[in-house]
Formats: sequence, C-alpha cells, structure tokens
Amino acid sequence: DHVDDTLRTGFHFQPPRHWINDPNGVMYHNGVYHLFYQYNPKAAVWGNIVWAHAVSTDLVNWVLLDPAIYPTGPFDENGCWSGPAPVLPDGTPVIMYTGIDADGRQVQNVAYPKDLTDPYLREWVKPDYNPVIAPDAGVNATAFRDPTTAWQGPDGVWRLVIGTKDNHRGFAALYRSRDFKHWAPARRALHSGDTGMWECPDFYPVTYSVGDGGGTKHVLKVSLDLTRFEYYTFGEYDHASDTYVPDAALADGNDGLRYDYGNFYASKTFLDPAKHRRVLWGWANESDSTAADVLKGWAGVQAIPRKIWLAPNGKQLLQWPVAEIESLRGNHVNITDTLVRGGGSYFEVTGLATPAQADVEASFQVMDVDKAEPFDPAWRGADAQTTVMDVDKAEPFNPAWRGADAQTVCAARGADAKGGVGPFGLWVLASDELKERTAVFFSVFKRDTDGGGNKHVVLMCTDPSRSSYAEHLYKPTFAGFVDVDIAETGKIPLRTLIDHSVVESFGGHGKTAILSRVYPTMAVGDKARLFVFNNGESDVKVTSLNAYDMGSAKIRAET
Ligand code: DQQ
Repeated sequence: DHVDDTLRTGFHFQPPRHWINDPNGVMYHNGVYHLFYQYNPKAAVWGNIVWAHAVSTDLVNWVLLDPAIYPTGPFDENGCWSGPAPVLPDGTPVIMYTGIDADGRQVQNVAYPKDLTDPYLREWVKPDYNPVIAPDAGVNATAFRDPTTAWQGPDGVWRLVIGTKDNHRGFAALYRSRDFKHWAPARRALHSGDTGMWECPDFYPVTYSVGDGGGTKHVLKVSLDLTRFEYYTFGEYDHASDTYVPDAALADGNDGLRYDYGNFYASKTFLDPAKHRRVLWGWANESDSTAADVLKGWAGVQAIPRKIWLAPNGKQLLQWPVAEIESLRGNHVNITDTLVRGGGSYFEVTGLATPAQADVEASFQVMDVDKAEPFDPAWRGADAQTTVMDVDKAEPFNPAWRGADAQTVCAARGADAKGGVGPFGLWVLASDELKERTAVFFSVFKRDTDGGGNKHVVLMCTDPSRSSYAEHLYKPTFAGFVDVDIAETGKIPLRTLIDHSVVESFGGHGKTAILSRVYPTMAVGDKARLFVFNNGESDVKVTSLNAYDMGSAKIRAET
C-alpha cells in the first residue's frame, strides 16, 4: 500500500497506514500503558472495524501489536466498536466493547486476557456467554453503544453507562451487575439531554481541595454525534440512589464546557495509578477529503494524551499534555520581553531546525487593555456549528450582532481582522512570504460587568483559512473563551504543539484547548516557519517564548 508521509505526524500517535478513530480500552497494567483504537486493517476509510493495540512504557513511544479484538462470533460479526478496559480489584483488566451482532444490533461484550503473564496482554478471550448486555425491547438497537469504564459502588455492585438515544434525546443509560456477567438496566438513566445520540460517554470522579477541605465531584462527558463536539459537566453523584446532578453554574448541552473546542472526539480517560493522575485520550479526524485520505493511505491521529484535573477555582477542568512528551524536546530557542507593535507587526522565530515539528510555549502581555472593543454578552450561546462553514464569508465585526458565540466571532473576524486588542498570537506552519499560515491567536474584548466577573472577554481561536493552497479542505475556525482575568494578570499564556498536520494548542495554562488539522502544500517539512504576529491596535509584549524542536516518537511494530 502506498503511503504519503508528507503530513504524517512525528509525535502524535498514528499507525503506519489506514484509518483510525476512537481511542479504546486505555489503561495501565503492570508498568505498561495500553492504547487500543478503532482501526480499519484494510483501508484509509472507516470500515471493517477492529480494536488495534499498542503498548508503551512512557505514553510517547509505542510498540504496535496485532489487533486484540476482531469479529469472531455472532455477537460481534459485523464490527467491534468502542469501549473501555476497566481493571478489576484483583488487577485483571477486562475489555468491554460494543459488538455489532449478526442482526445488526449493538450489544455489549467482554473479553479477558488469555495470559496474564504476557506483559503486553496480546491475546484476549471472549467468553461464550457474550453478549453480556443486549438491547431490551424499547431500546433503539442501532443506537446503544460505547460502555463507560465500569465502577463499583460501596455496596459492591458494579455500574456502567451506555450511550443511547430516544428520538432526539441522548441518554446515559445505567446498568448494574454483581458478577460482571449478568447486567440489569436501572430504572432511571444517569442523565439525558436534548442533544441527539450520546456517543462515548465517560463518567469519573475528580477530587479537589479548597482551603482545608475538599471533596469529590463526578465528571460526565458525552460525544455529540450531531455536532461532532464533546461537552462535559461535573457535579454531585450519589452512589446510593445513582443520581447525578451537574453543578448549577454549568450549562448542559451544546453551550456546555468542552475539553477541546476543535477537532477532538470520542475521548476516553483512565486513571494512571503509576503517576496518580487521570489521562485523557481523544481522536482527531482528518479534515481533508475522503479521496485525499485514500491517496495518502492514512487517516486519523490521536491527540497527545493529556493530564486532566479540576481547576482549583472549581469552575472547569484543566488539561495539559503529559509531561513525558517533553522528553522529545531538542534544540531550544528563547525570546524574552519582545514588543510586537500594534497594527500588523510580526517577527519570525528563527533558530529551530524543525518548525513543522515543534513545541512552543509563549506568554503575551497586553500593553493597552483599554483598547479592547466592547463584547456583547448576547454573543454567547448560539449554535456554533451552523456558522463554522461560513469562514469564507468573513465580515467585519459588527457590535450589533446577536446570538453568536466564540466560534462565530472568530470565524467572522479571523486572524487578519484589525482589532483593538488582538488578534495576536502565532502563525505556525507558515510558508515563505506567509502564503500559507495557520493562526493561533487571542482577541480581547471589553465586557459589560453588571453581573460581576472579569472585565474582559478573552477569545482563543485557531484560524486555518490561509493554512493551505490545496483544494477540497474543510477549514473551520475553532474558538473558545479563556477564563483569565486579563486586567489582573496582564498576560495570556499559550502552548502550541505543531506536528506537520496537527496544531494542538492550550490557552491560559490548560483552560482552553483547540486541536486543528491542516494540510499545507508549501509549509511542509523543513520549509515550515514560525512567526509571532499582532493585528490589534494595542502593542503586545512577548514576555517569554520558548520553542523546542521535537524529536519523533518511536511507533513501530513488534520485531
Ligand atoms: N465510533 C465507534 C462507535 C462510536 C463512534 C465506531 C464514535 O462505537 O459511537 O467506530 O466516533
């Protein structure tokens, strides 16, 4: 099979060829991290889905093994879809997955390691009693999938949640079991929402501390099939009654908080007992055409695994690329206290050997925050997805607009807008003469603060509208708000991982993440360049910028 390497990633996980999607069964067992993932062994398009398998001791370098789960019985003969790998109290991991059965129904199956002494757990055995959960009458059998990691209540009973829908309502359907073999539906779903099919639910505790106290909250994340975005809430989960009540301040649904405001889907977390952290994996789809995927021979990457935890202020989750990824950092460039004057200034960050494969950490100080234009609070809360496609119709900012949100504003006023404070930030994967460039930037607006809170709204955007001269690309602008008090801190930190066709950014020390896929034709390999720009009126100071060449991860078949 021909594979075009030009835009393949250096340190984001990819197998050598073909299609991948959701991360599955992520876990840690006896010193080894396991990543399973949805995989088509035959082509660079979705289909023939099996669980491919990779193992690692550092979440960076991977040994690729044979597929662990593939169709073998009537309970999965039409596909082996997503699921977790919970670890039982005796240390045995169990794979749980959705099988597409002989009748096309979605059923839940289990598989156990064949040989627990095999450090890689290469082979898995599916007991004859599969499926362990079949859709009851009244359940939509073609929308009943993606079990969460099972958890055990204080009563010893196991619980898990399955994503499903009833007409337009998405559900986190709850099931219980005493023996991990016989599962019964609970009378009430754990949660539901008017947002279409809920794929890949995830439900897990996060601990927090405030002063001398603290406690536990539970996070519920769902992947929305309709918008291809994920959102999460957190709140109180009562084990005795199996009820979950999201915190009142959090929006439930499309206006809710997201792990990532870009191309990031079907994510899954696991508890890493070795490093006492929770780690998040998510899939980033291609945004070129299917025909281009077939030509290049591969499709799909996994985002860099991220540590995820509750912010000390209790308002949101924070995420940061796992520290291990920094082991790939090489040659380093440092810039301090460099002014980027308002009105369209920019400068090149030189000295990197591989700006197409780099890790950049920068901090921007706004010199004149009074230049911020007003932001209308009514912009929040509209349907972002309908406006994404309109990037090309970008108009100047109009303060009279109603019903827009971060994404709408950034789509309409892309990186080239002449703003008050911002747009300023990075041009990554830039070609000579800046013909191609992907902007990762901030724009700051004044806010009417009658309701209290920050005096400014900080928007973080990724604008790929000039990222490529190739045709038939989907180039959505992605954006989210960053909850930083710019009047107080004066500074906005940004970290961007650049990896040929991946631009994965973290604003405000992990408050807002945006992953974007781009397909430069000129800014490839050693031709790619890196710049800092400022199209706002206010000067901006780069108080510090550290850029690192990134080495390539070793991702190889077992030899
Ligand atoms: N991908 C899987 C499903 C899941 C979807 C199939 C989400 O189990 O709902 O490949 O991307």
